[in-house]
Amino acid sequence: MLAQTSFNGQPCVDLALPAGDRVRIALHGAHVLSWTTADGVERLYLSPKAHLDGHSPIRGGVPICFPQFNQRVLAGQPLPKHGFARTQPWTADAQQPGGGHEACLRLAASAATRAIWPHEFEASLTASLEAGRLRLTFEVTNTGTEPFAFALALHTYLRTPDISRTRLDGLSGLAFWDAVEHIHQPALRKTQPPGLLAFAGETDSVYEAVPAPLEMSAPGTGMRISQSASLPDVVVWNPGAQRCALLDDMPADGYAHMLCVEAARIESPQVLAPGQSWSGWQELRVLLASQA
Ligand code: TA6
Repeated sequence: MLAQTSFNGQPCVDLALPAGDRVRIALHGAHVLSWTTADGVERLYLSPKAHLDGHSPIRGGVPICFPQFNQRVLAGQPLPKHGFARTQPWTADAQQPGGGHEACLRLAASAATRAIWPHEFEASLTASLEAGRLRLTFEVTNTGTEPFAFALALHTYLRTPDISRTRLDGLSGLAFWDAVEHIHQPALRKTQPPGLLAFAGETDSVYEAVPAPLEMSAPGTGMRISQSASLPDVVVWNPGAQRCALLDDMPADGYAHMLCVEAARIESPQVLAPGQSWSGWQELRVLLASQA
C-alpha cells in the first residue's frame, strides 16, 4: 500500500507490505529515509541531526549522487558535490506500478538543473519492497539532442549497532582508491588484503569492478548487498570519530551506528546517447541474525 505522508515537514511517500515491511521516501532528492522490516527493525541510518529543510542534502538513508560522484567534476561542468539529484524536488507517480510493492519517483531537467548541467534528461527511482528485501533502481533517459556522461552512486547508509564490531565481506583482493590517504591522487590504487574488512577510524574507499554480492555483519544483524553489472564500483565510507565531529548534521557518536556501502559507477562514467536509457540498481537483503 502506498500513502502520501510527511516526515519532519518533508513530503514523503510510504510504501508498506501487509506483513509490515515499510519504506519511506522523501520527495526531496527521492531520498529513502527509512526501511523497516516486519520485525520492526530499522535497517538504515538516518542522522537525528539531518537537515530536513527541503534544500540541504539529507544525512543518512539513501542519497542519490547524480550526475557526478563527490567533486570529480565532469568536463567543464560546475556541478555541486555529489551532483544535484539529492537536492531537487522529485514527484511521485499518482498511479504506481508493481501491484502494491513498488513506489516510483521522477525528476526531469528543469531551469535549475540546466543552470548547472546543460542537458535534457528524465530520471526515476523505483523502490521495490519484498519481505526482508529492498531494491532501489535508478533509471535515466537522455531526452536531448547531445550525448552526456554521468556518474552515479546510491549512497546507502546501513545501520549497525556498533561499527567497531561490524565487518564487510567480499572485497578481498580488489583494487581500490583510498581517499583518506590519497585524496589528491585518485589514480593511485591499493589492494584489499584477504579477510573481512573491519573499521577503526575514517574509511573512504572506492573499489573497482566488484564481482559478487557483499555481506555486512554485526552483532545480531546481517545484510547481503548486491548491485547490477551496470554499477561496477562500490564505495565504503565511515567518517570515524574525528571527521564525524566536524559534520554539523551528525551527532558525536553517529559514526558508530552507520556504514555506507554504495553501489556506484564512478571510474568509467556512463555515456548516454540521445534517446538512450540506462538503469542501475542496488539490492539489500536481510540475513537472519544466526547467519550474520
Ligand atoms: O561516498 C563517500 C563520500 O564521497 C565521502 O568522501 C564523504 O564526503 C561522503 O561521501 C559524504 O558526503 P556528503 O557531501 O554527504 O557530506
